[in-house]
Amino acid sequence: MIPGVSARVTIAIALLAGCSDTSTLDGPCSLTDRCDAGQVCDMTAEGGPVCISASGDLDGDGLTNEKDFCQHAMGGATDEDGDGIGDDCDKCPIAPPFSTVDPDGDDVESPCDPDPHTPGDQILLFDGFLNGLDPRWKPTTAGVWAIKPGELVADLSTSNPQDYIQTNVAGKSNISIVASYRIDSLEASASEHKVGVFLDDPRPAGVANTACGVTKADQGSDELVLVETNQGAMNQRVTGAFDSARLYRAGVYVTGTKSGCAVLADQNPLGTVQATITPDQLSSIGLTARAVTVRFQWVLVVGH
Ligand SMILES: [Ca+2]
Ligand SMILES: [Ca+2]
Ligand SMILES: [Ca+2]
Ligand SMILES: [Ca+2]
Repeated sequence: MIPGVSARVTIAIALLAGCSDTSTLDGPCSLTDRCDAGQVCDMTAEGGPVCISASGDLDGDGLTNEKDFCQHAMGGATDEDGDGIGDDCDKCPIAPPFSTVDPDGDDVESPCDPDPHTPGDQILLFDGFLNGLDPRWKPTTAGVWAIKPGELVADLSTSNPQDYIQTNVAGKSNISIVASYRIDSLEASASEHKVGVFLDDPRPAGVANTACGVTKADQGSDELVLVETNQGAMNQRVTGAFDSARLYRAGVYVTGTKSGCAVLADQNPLGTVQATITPDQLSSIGLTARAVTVRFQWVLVVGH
């Protein structure tokens, strides 16, 4: 079991930060207690959420207040989990803060913290694919990967070779990547289907790598949760790993000589496996797919 992955059993409830006419400027507000017309709720104000003018630019980052979900930090144009706190300043961008806890005080809240009792974790990357594809993402085959509203779609319906999209983060020896996705369809003529996430050490001297995900052979009925590293592989036979009605999360975590992989289906464990890995700093992260059309909702990378 990947530490923290099972704890990330959260439902992104679509709430909108909005404002009505019950408060005056600088009055307190919340997602449900709204501000006057022409104002927005500053959800990240130091003393608690307050109404501010919609038209200013409080932090001077070029995003007017009404379009800024991080009024006191650069960026803040997107808010994946709809809690009114922008992805760029959210201590856990995939979980609304109804019962936020950060026992180790490292500013990564526990649903996103692979180790909520050891300080030092950092959100290295979060992408909800809400604002187009960040140019730092490098697809192996550009035509395969496309942004649809709020999702990164990999269309491998007519292509058997596996394809990848990857980017670099600060190298860490304790690191996790988790992605949320839906399956649209499988390419029936393919010999193998696959969806997963991966971590890699791209340095010339780097050897460590690990990939985690689900596979299905077209000629048989076996579906597997599979972890592969530079040292070996482990799998667990599962059912329902390519169901278009389900919402999945795949996550891999590396610490020391262990790599753990977990896949959730509709927030419930589908399978977990572990394999040994060469201890190393991993800095290349990515998503992969083969002979499927898959829609990734978001990807989160945390490390220390
Ligand atoms: Ca701003
Ligand atoms: Ca901002
Ligand atoms: Ca948020
Ligand atoms: Ca922690």
